[in-house]
Amino acid sequence: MALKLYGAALSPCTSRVMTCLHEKEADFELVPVDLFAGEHKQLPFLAKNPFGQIPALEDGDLSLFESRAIAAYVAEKFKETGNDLIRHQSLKEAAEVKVWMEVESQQYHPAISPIIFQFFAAPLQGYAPDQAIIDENTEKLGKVLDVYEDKLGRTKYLAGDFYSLADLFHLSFTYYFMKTPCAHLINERPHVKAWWEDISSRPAFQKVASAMNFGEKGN
Ligand code: GS8
Repeated sequence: MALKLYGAALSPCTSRVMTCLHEKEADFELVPVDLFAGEHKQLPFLAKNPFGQIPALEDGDLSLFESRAIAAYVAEKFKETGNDLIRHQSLKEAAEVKVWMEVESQQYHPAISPIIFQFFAAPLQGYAPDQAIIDENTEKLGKVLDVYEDKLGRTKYLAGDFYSLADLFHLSFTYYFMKTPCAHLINERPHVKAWWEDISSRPAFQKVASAMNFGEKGN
């Protein structure tokens, strides 16, 4: 039975899971949740995620939310298929993957997401982007990216010389970030830029990127 992913193709958290599903060539159905109609704040969606946020996944009688946890489940379930995103045959490599997944969620995401919010969501809510929030977070993100620049000068990908779930976790938010005037933070760091060009050109991500048009064409 196909997995059911409840979400929206333009949402970066939904795209994170879809990218992983495509990497694994897993059979899944995207069940649209209409955020603009507030469907995620009502039953039946609230039974799938009591926090009222997309995405949520159903696999038979298993129901999950939180995009990183869902993607980790998919990577584990299909670990023998396609690219091994969790390095399950090496304890050390698997531990490095976990370290860089934590870095994405604890260091990278808190800095990049307010910038994206200011450029894409604030205007939809009738506010101009707040330059003080952008400045504070570009400074934070710059410091995080200095660490990435150093690491990516030593290994091809974040956890080592292999593409992993840690790299994948960065894709969808960075994709929106690269459409903002702050994209130079990536472009001016040669190792980070090469890494970004490499991971964002993977066919699994290209399949989802074309639908990530939040803030464009009336979305
Ligand atoms: C965050 C989900 C989230 O912010 C995860 O799944 O990784 N930590 C969670 N979802 C957003 C869409 S961003 O793709 C969402 O549902 N926003 C609407 C809202 O919060 O009301």
